[in-house]
Amino acid sequence: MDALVTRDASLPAAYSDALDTLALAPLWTALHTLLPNERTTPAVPHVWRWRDVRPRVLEAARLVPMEQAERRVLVLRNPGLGGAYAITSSLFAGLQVILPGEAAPSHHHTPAALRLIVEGHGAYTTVEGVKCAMEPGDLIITPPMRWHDHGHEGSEPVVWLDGLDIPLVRHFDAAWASKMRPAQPPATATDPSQDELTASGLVPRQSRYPRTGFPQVRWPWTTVRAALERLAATTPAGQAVTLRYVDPTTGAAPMPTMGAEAHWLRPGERTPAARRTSSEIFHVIEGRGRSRVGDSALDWEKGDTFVAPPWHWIAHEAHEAPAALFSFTDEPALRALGLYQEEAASS
Ligand code: GTQ
Ligand code: FE2
Repeated sequence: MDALVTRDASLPAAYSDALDTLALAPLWTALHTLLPNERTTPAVPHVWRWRDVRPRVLEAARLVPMEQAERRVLVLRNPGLGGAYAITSSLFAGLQVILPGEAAPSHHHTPAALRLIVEGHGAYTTVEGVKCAMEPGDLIITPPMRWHDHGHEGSEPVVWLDGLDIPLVRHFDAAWASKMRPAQPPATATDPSQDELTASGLVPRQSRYPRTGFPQVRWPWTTVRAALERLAATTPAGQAVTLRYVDPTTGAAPMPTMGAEAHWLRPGERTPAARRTSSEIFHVIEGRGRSRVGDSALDWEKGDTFVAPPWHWIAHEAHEAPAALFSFTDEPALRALGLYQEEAASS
């Protein structure tokens, strides 16, 4: 992104100096940088390959004790964002690893968080006392200001993808987290997705879980995958097979700032191209394929994570087997601010 020009070289230097002294600047030198004629982003399309990243994540687990890290996370930094802890200008993504027997302490914070389990069995996240099992492909949310900690009762490292709106919240100077406190044993053995919210279109008259305003905090991959497969079986070729994760009591996005979707690509299928003003981070749950993001062609396979910056044309293509992609976005935040727009390519 172009730097702002704050001095008008055609004016007397004394005038520009006087403006500086008064904490003033001309708008006319900067107007078209502040309000460009084309949408622009410094973020670039990029893939983090699981093959390359996995050994470094596991190495972090050997090198860094949980007591030191509190959250043992390698952050996915967009190469276009100058080293910021950001995958796009608004979103944060990281890969977190926890070892058997470890406990990541409890805290809460203003940013919203979601987790998509990448590998391993037996870990769980406790969200406001509710125990959420973490199995590969599961989505778990920890909405703003909900206490959460992570534990592990299994026998191998567990890795998941964290998605947070930290850059967005920081932009408002609204980032805050409580002090850590030791993880407590969860108050439940299950979460509502296992007993109360097991079928779409049905919600319990009365929930036995704490009333937090976020009735569903976990979406098991087994449920999502079965729904995708069924939808794919009846969706005409050429139409995208995508399910949105929603609050089943309202149909709204699961959190105020971030949305999530699951995409099914049939063998050889190419999705219609679209561009949106939201940022989107994709994670490959199954299969292999290639996505066009703007001018980039990104090849991917299971475990890879890739980013589509705002207003980039996005189209996916699966190889010979079906593929499943998870994605999260800042779409609800953009919609709330009146900034959301999308376009489909005319074919
Ligand atoms: O697991 O609570 O990647 O608070 C960044 C901030 C994970 C977490 C992150 C967090 C967490
Ligand atoms: Fe957190």
